[in-house]
Amino acid sequence: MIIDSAEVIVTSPDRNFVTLKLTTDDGLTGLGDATLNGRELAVVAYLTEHVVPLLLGRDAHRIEDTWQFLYRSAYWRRGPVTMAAVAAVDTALWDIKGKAAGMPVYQLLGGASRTGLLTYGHASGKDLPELFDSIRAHQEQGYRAIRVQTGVPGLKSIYGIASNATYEAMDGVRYDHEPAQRGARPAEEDWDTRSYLRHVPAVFEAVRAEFGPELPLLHDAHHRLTPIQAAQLGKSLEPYDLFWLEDVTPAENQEALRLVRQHTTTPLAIGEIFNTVWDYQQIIREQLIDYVRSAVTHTGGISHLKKVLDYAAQYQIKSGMHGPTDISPVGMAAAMHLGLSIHNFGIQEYMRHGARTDEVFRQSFTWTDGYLHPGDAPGLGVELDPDEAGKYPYVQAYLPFNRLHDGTVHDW
Ligand code: KDG
Ligand code: MG
Repeated sequence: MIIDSAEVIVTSPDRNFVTLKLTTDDGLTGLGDATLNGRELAVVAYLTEHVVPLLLGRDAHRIEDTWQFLYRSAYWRRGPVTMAAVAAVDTALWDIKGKAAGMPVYQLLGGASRTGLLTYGHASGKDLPELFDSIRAHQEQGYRAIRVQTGVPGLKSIYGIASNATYEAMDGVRYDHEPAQRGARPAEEDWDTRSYLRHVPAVFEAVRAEFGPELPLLHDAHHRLTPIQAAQLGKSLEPYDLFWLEDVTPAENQEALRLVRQHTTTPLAIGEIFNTVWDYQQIIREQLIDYVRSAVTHTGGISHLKKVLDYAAQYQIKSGMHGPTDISPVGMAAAMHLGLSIHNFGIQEYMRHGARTDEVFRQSFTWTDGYLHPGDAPGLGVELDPDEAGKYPYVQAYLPFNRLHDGTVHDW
């Protein structure tokens, strides 16, 4: 089972996706997601120029050896571009191994530890009535856990709120928040931490009063707070019993979480921009978090994220894999197989893709009563339709950035 060809496919049905397709000499194909939101072409170049030539002629069965070879032989390790490329190769090789074995990937990872994966969706609104409508709409779709993001008085545009512009781009179909906007420059958003910290607890109080104590609620602070501000937020949200509070501080400084942890019992989730176990080393060992937010796509693939999650399991830390729309259906399928098999699964983020994306990527997963299952097709259970993919060439798009009132650039 020798890798005979490797193709990097860029398609932009509802947004940009980068997919690696490996084909073996006996005709098996495997897909890996290599999408890095707003920096897609950097991964395309890394794969095309530096990885694909090294893959041709390798034994497709040797997943771990290929991972170690790509990671160590580059000398320049880690980082989102490298690890997205390594992830795509790793995921595609698991897909091929599953097809060769005639089994879904979760069976190769040890078999199912549960019957389905609890998911959460993204409710948002610029004010309370809009937010309540959005929460109800998500419940009607079947979601049993809901992330809550709202507008903040005085701030024009803010992370996490589905915008009308996005609805229009999606032909009027409701599409959850998609932060990357097509165009030649990133959009500028504004930010004020004090207004945010004052407003958010009141929103959760109102949501609990309307929807009761049972509904699991999540919130994403998106890396914007200092440790002491994060501690304040965690403390002020304690009465509303959050499932988790996500990315409270910029993720680079693992020690910051110590201070936050000392002050609040609100469960913490972090890691969507981490890419190796080294980014988690201290916060897992010191039990500073409760959920690992990494995606298979950005953390070196199924092989490496499984190692991170096995390490986390020793400390009763669970998975909460990243699953926004910039994780392609291939990356989502990889998350589902991993999540189904590990013991310490927590919850899976799941924003549904648009209809065009679902035409490009034919999928065999199910989503029933708020629970995902990857299905039992051999491999990952996703196939890419080249004709559909070819209809949608790459469109430049950027994630937004933040400025404070005085013009200072702030974390987005
Ligand atoms: O590409 C950036 C998005 O994936 C990110 O902003 C989404 O924070 C996010 C989340 O929790 O889904
Ligand atoms: Mg997040």
